[in-house]
Amino acid sequence: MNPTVRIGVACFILGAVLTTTLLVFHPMRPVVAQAPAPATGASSKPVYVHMDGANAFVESIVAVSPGEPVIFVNEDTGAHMVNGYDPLTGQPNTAINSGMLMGTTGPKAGVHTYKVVLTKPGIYPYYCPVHAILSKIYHHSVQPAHRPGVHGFPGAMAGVIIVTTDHALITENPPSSKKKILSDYFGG
Ligand SMILES: [Cu+2]
Repeated sequence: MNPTVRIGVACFILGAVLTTTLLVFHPMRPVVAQAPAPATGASSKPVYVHMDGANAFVESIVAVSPGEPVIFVNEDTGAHMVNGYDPLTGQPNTAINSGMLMGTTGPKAGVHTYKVVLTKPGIYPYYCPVHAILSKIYHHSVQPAHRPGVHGFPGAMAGVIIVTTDHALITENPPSSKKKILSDYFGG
């Protein structure tokens, strides 16, 4: 390589380095906007929990994203309630409070529903005080138990809503929780 060519190559390399440096560090360099974070799986599609003629919550454990509605559907002829409680104290959790949810006369009639929207991640136990009681277990702690004298499902009419950003838990919901009306669950 003769000296003239060598100087030319050196100038070219120097020019390329300077141009790159200017492009990278220039104060007016356009800032590439960051793509918005993908949605975390939050959905406005509700998750359904059904009350049936055996005095049970058919989907007694469901998981939802924060803000995703849970809709309780009474498919029983009898009335039910959905009341939240604190298992450490037995005190009501008023975030879940349906009032009396009247029954239906059958598949051709309308159903009564109660929608609850919980925005804070956590574990939210509830029970139906018509068909279950909160039984004392230790100090002030309670757990749901079958209300003596009522018929139907021998367990306690109670359940849990888990509010979580963990999509793996949400995918474990029973298939029936995707459907508002379960045709084979009317009765009571
Ligand atoms: Cu009940």
